[in-house]
Amino acid sequence: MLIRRPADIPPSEITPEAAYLDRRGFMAAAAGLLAAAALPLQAKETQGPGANLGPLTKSPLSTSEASNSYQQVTQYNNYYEFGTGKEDPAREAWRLKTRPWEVKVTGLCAKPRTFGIEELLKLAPLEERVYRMRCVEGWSMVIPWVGFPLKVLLDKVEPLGNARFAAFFSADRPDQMPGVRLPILDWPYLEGLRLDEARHPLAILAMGLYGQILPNQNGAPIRLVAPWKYGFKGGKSIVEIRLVKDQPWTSWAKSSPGEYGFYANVNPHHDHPRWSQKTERRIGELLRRPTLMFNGYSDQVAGMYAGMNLDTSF
Ligand SMILES: Nc1nc2c(c(=O)[nH]1)N[C@H]1C(S)=C(S)[C@@H](COP(=O)(O)O)O[C@H]1N2
Ligand SMILES: [Mo]
Repeated sequence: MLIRRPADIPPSEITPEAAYLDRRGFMAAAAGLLAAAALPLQAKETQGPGANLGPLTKSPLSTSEASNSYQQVTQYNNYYEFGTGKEDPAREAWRLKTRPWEVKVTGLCAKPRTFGIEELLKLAPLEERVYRMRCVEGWSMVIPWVGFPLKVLLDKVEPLGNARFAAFFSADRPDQMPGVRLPILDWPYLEGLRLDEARHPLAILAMGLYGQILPNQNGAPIRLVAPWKYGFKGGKSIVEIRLVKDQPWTSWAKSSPGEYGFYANVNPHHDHPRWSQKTERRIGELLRRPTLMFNGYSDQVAGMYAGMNLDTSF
């Protein structure tokens, strides 16, 4: 066996501190899960990286359905900046440096400004939101997010009357994200909501899950979650939110407008051109289950689409 001096080892083979911290975070989270079996989330202690975000109240907007496991939520992901395989993000996303971090809020608002991540953590009381999540590809999960309503952030910058949409820009860092060196999508990953959707109480900025700091593969340090829409609307690792007049050309709609619409409301009556959207596979279950209109959030969100043809505005 060849024993090399440290100077001979290329930087790519040295375990970076980030990876070490991430593993520690994972172990802390695993320990947290054991504790969670016996204790409510609020009772868990702070544990360093992957730290506990408590005490948390559980939002009444939560579903009472059973959550997927921490393992499922953090090992089966879509995050194309780190590869197109479902296991790629868990393996590769440690490369993303999530501190320091800033989110710029720009465009059509009276008080555009930049928020540091520590400030965002304190902007509003963090709460647990257990949401059903439905991926456009036909799988679903239930995820106990930790976050705060996006509206809280928007109110701070005072959107102007002509602001009709919010565009969400994900980080685009070729040095840390192997996927953005490939022309898979038009980087940076760009998503958007109509402003009334962005202000809806169900739309949150998530900074954690399972009571802990968000793992990188789930979009650390801050990502969008809009549970009545297909999962791709929830941009990860957001660096800018821009208030604009016109509907943004979002990454998936741009790559394939016939397949991925801007609205992307979960809709079992509008099939994807290549597959049916009538049913879904909940990760961990064997039998497919019916997909619900607006992912089961009709009572709360259907009013926003009154009079719209959801088959053409898909
Ligand atoms: N920046 C960025 N955000 C993204 C994606 C991505 O590839 N890049 N994938 C989307 C898709 S298709 C889904 S289903 C969800 C998955 O989120 P999760 O891995 O936290 O469950 O993230 C969305 N947000
Ligand atoms: Mo997705």
